[in-house]
Amino acid sequence: MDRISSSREIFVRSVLLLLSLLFASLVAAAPAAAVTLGQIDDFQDGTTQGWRDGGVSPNPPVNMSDVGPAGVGDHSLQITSTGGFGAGSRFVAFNTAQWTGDYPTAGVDMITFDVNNIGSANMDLRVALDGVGGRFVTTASMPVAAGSGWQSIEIPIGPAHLTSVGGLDVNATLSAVTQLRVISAVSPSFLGDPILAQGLIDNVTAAGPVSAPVPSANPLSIAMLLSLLGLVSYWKLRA
Ligand SMILES: [Ca+2]
Repeated sequence: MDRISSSREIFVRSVLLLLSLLFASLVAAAPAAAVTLGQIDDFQDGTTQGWRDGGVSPNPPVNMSDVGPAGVGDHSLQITSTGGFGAGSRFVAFNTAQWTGDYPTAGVDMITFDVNNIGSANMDLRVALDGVGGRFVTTASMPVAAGSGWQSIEIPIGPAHLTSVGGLDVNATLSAVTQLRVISAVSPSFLGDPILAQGLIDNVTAAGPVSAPVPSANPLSIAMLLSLLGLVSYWKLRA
């Protein structure tokens, strides 16, 4: 093989490697399940829609029929905590599926839902998020008294509304959320308090501005494409 053929082969291999890296970065930037503005968990399919609690809980979240805010025919999610210690003791439900992703890009900066405190303990509801920048929780709690009946609540989750509970970079977490939780906690916490409580939630909604911003292109990918085009042009001029 002469010198020109050899360097041409090295060039082709380099281009193929760059293209595969570019493809991998594009795939990584578009997760299969990602939060979208306006998405609603209404539990009408009879499932928990991916909401669960940790470990081998004796009282995981369950789908309850005919007890939603609209009454008969309206399903909702029942969250139960037993207090004390161990699995099922804390008031928490979390989701690692449709509530993951890039919240600012999706235009989501608030979680709204309907809630009914059907237990005997007052609840202090918060939304917590885990992600690339670590764990954060809403600074202000939303009090929902025992026997509240159905009420609609709005919980802002922008950077100004979040407190670190071990997290280092709130913007990094909001841009790459891996878990969303609804908890009851008197003070900011990621786990939720161990309390004897029971609540129903429904119509969990990804809310925010009236219209989502147009997603911007990945500047790194564009730079890589331009570099590739430049390399190809340079090679053609030399060949
Ligand atoms: Ca429902």
